[in-house]
Amino acid sequence: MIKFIEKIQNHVISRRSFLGMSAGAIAAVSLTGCGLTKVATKQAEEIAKAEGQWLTAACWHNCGGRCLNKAYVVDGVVVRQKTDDTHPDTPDYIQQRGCARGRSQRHQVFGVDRIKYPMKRKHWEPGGGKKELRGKDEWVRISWDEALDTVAGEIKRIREKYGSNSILVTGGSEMPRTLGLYGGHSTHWGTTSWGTWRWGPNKFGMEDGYTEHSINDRLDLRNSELVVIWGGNPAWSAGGSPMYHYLQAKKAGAKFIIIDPIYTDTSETLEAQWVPIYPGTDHAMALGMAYTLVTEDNPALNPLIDWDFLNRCTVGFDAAHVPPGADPKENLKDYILGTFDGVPKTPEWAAEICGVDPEAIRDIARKIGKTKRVALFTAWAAARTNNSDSWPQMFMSLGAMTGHMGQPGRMTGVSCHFATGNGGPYLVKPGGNGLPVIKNPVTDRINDNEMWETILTGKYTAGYNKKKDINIQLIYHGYNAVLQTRSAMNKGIEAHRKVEFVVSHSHFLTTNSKYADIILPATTEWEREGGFSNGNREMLIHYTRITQPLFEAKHDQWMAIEIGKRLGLKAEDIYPLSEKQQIFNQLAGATVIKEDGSGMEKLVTITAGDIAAMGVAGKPQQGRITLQEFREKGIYQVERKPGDKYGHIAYEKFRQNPEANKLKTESGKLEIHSKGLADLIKNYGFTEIRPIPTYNRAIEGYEDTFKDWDNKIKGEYPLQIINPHYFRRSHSIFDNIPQLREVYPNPVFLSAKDAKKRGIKNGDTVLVKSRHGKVLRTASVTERLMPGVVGLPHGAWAEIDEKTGIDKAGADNILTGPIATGQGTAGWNTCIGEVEKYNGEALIPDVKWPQRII
Ligand SMILES: Nc1nc2c(c(=O)[nH]1)N[C@H]1C(S)=C(S)[C@@H](COP(=O)(O)OP(=O)(O)OC[C@H]3O[C@@H](n4cnc5c(=O)[nH]c(N)nc54)[C@H](O)[C@@H]3O)O[C@H]1N2
Ligand SMILES: Nc1nc2c(c(=O)[nH]1)N[C@H]1C(S)=C(S)[C@@H](COP(=O)(O)OP(=O)(O)OC[C@H]3O[C@@H](n4cnc5c(=O)[nH]c(N)nc54)[C@H](O)[C@@H]3O)O[C@H]1N2
Ligand code: SF4
Ligand SMILES: [Mo]
Repeated sequence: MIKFIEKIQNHVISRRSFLGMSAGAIAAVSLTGCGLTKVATKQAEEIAKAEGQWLTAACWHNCGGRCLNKAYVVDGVVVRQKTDDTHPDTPDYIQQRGCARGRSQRHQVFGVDRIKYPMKRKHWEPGGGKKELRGKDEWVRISWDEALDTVAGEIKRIREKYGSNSILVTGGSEMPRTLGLYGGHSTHWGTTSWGTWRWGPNKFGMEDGYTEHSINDRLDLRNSELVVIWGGNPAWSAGGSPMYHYLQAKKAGAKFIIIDPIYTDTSETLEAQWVPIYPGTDHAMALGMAYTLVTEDNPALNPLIDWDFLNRCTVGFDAAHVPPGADPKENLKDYILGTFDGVPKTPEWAAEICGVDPEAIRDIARKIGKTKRVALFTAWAAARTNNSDSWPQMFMSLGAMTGHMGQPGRMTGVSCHFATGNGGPYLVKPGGNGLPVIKNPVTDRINDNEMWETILTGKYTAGYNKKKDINIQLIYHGYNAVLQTRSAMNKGIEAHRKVEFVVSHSHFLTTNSKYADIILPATTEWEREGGFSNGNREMLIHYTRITQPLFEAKHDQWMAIEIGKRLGLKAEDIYPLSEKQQIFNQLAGATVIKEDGSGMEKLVTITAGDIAAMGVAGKPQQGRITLQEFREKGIYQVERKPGDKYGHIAYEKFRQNPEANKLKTESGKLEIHSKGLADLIKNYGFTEIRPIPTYNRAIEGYEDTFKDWDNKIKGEYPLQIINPHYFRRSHSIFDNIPQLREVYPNPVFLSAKDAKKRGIKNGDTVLVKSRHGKVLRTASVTERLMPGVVGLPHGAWAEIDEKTGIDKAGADNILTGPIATGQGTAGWNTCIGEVEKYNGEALIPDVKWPQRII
């Protein structure tokens, strides 16, 4: 590796003295105080002039995009970055362009705050050692040998004393392989991104059992005349090209309606009709619309309902169509009309709950019913709410009632993340890495919402009427950020201060690592052999190594092996294949759609020479492109054009012939009455629902902002707090990047009306509180937010003032509660709270905070 990096690595780096080692940053940022100024500036100038190479650089985050990023590398130093220019950009054959985060990747990889060496909490000793100091203790550098011996020693000691299930591994990582072979470990589970779209839809009938496939592809979206987006802000939360797909639909003439508490950049860009709604109340609005459809439909004079679709393809809409054996009263139509409960779900009934004007509810219902080709979309945010297990079923029922499914320009389903506006199976994908699965002998699985409480109370819900005892004493943080990204963070911190040992594999002093005893420095994807990234269905990215491992960082796989060896396991049992072999297997197994669309074929041509050069085992093969071409370009993208053979219409065959193309439900049809769904939810052991999609009031939802609902008197927590996914970060990742902090200041968004009522002005420091915690943020006062709703961006790294217990960073999960409902749903968008002007010291911008350098 280049001498320049060695020089810097060997130098004592002082705090705030140097913002990353990429030449661009070095040229731009003052190095005064570190003594390297002259060397660095001179080197930077030399490097900037030198010949280098564009390499494909990983952008490996779960950000809703998957883009092509390239790094210009001169002798091991990244000089600049760019994005996709592998072919000219057209609306059909689009470039996979990156965002500001991707282009700041080098500031992450070469960040001065990287964990450089294994670190130990100063007062740690076997058994815990001043556990209350976790999160505020000093850190000391230790050797890799000491670190690995300590971790292996604690795993062994704690397993012998408390049993294998006292070890909780969080997130996905390499350690489950080692621990799987060493008696096993407890795990946690949750619905994360998908909310109630996670497991329920498979029971009532999603095509392919996979929610991302339930909409048509992007070229077909141009056939839609009306696109209704029920919560979804791809302009912020679906990087890459999704917004561009929506824009093409707009250009082709589609009108947009967006139902969202925020007037988002998506609404603005698409010139949508904005329908503000209280979070978690979408179901009520949908029922009000369904009421309009049912009461105004007249097959001859005013057809609003697609009876043919309902009768042939669904069960449970009316008494005549409930599944065999079911109570005929248990049908959606009678629920809508209030036949048995005496409550017709009129637009007026809905309006009281959701805050949308009854006339607007009627108007949108009529538009959806009357327009020929409608795309009815939702993203996951509205389903990341408590007690919303019936919402996906209601949403799909609305699509079924209006027949917007299974035909060109007509679709109903989730349009989110990298599949936003572009459903369908992958047209190109990597092969498997060939690693054998290692089974975990321990069966204890704790729901995310209960995870921290379980550590504190020793009990978790293990099914209907079933609680189990458990004594977690070791938290093993692999590749994840759960202390930051799961609910009830204050309880999480308490839990971290209770157990005997906490270890974290990490790039930075993240929240997981801050509250740990031992931190093991992990390499980033830029420091590894390479890998693959695919998201949207049309392309596969193959990235390569950009730099050698920095400082003493190691691959997580290496750590898993080294710890395993100390536990008496064999390296080849944990990882029988080298990193290179795993990559080779993915290359050799990569497939692409055949030109006639009839199936998949090999993507990469691999020669005997390629195999020898990689030093792996394998057979030469013939594919679509050479390995060299794939590596050089870094991407294979299927060229799309209207009328090609790669399009996708969700539910097409099902609609044509539901008997021959059954969905994977008990009845084979889309189940508006689904006993399977109700049973599934009951069996989780948290809360119950009916087989038909009734509106269920949420714990800590809109209704709970009132102490007296009938007289509409607000309570102690009158505001609803939601967490838009924010530009600065991909979840918690990138939050520490100064350049991004400067551009995206991470305020809390308040409606002008709520701010005025509380005497809060734009830029004021405000205290945001819920039953579960308190955070500070700077107020961004806006007319673009529905009064009663607060937008606290998701993912800020908690920075807790130990004296006041207040988090200065505005970490969303300080405010969320440990509430488990339905399918163990991640209910983050149901949170109620209050905001007030803060009387203490005003916040200084995050970008001016000291970096977390240890
Ligand atoms: N309140 C609230 N909470 C939420 C949400 C919300 O809207 N509101 N959204 C939720 C959603 S949708 C999601 S998907 C989750 C995301 O939850 P997480 O997946 O926990 O979030 P990330 O911040 O992406 O965490 C990934 C971590 O892994 C680290 N990492 C990356 N690569 C490697 C590696 O190779 N080795 C090691 N050792 N570490 C690595 C990163 O540095 C980062 O710390 O958060 C959820 N949490
Ligand atoms: N920049 C960035 N992009 C990301 C991520 C990130 O962390 N940062 N995370 C990625 C991941 S893993 C995921 S899962 C996706 C999440 O993607 P989404 O679920 O689409 O993301 P959100 O930003 O939470 O919410 C989208 C919109 O829904 C609205 N909304 C919130 N609650 C409700 C509700 O109850 N009803 C209605 N109608 N609207 C509601 C919000 O106001 C927001 O405008 O984003 C991905 N994209
Ligand atoms: S959208 Fe995601 S993958 Fe694309 S450049 Fe941004 S951070 Fe990277
Ligand atoms: Mo997510």
